[in-house]
Amino acid sequence: MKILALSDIQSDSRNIFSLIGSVLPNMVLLAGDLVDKIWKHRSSWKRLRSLLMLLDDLSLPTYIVRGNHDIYPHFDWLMSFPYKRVESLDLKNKITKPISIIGVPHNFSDDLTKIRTLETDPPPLVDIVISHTESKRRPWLFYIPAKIILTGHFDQQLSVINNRVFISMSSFPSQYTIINYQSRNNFHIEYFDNSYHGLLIREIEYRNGRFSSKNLFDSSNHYASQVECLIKQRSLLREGLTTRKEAQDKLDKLGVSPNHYREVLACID
Ligand SMILES: [Mn+2]
Repeated sequence: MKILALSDIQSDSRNIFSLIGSVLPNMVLLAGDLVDKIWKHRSSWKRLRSLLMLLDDLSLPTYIVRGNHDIYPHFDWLMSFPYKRVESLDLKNKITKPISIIGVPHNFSDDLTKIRTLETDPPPLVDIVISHTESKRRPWLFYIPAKIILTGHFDQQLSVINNRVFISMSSFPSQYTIINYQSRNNFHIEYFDNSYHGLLIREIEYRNGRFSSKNLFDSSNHYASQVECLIKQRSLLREGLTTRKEAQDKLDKLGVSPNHYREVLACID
């Protein structure tokens, strides 16, 4: 199954259709911020509705997660059309066939009380998580048992973190991802990024429970070690096996911004 994942599409239908025409996916994932800063304009929402209706006419299953620009009355209006194949996902409204996907929308991850429940009361095992989550809240996503975690909103990452693939995209058409998914133990991911100098393609292959990768974002996998360290320090702190000062020192040494670790370390009951 070929899955095309996009985020922050900003109602750009022209590029989306040409990409769909060349990739020929079996499924489309839209990781939030379907409209841009001009979300107040009725025309953006109307354009977006035409886009979703066209995807629906193609019978292309399309799953959406709500971003911070996808505000309530407009987004609800957008989703109120009786689509056959287009759905907005969250933790409750998930799909299970042909693969399982849950959504972590921005209004969930933006609420610290809610996102903390991913650790205390994690959802059941799923294939893919689509999300629209700010950087400082992303460590919480790794408590979800899933092999692939994908978010929009900010940053370009294709990393392996705690034995999961983490994908983040800033905006379409600068980035997009193609997931060739056979099973939980066998998949191949290609990440396309043309935001720097020409088109870069980064790849992760997962075969029989083993990762191999090409052209990851930095060869030292700096981001992955930062997030892994943050999650580990949180757990050590909870178990009383380190102090906040020691944990902070370790994270400072790795160059993790205090903005990104403050909340994760602070919420220890
Ligand atoms: Mn956003």
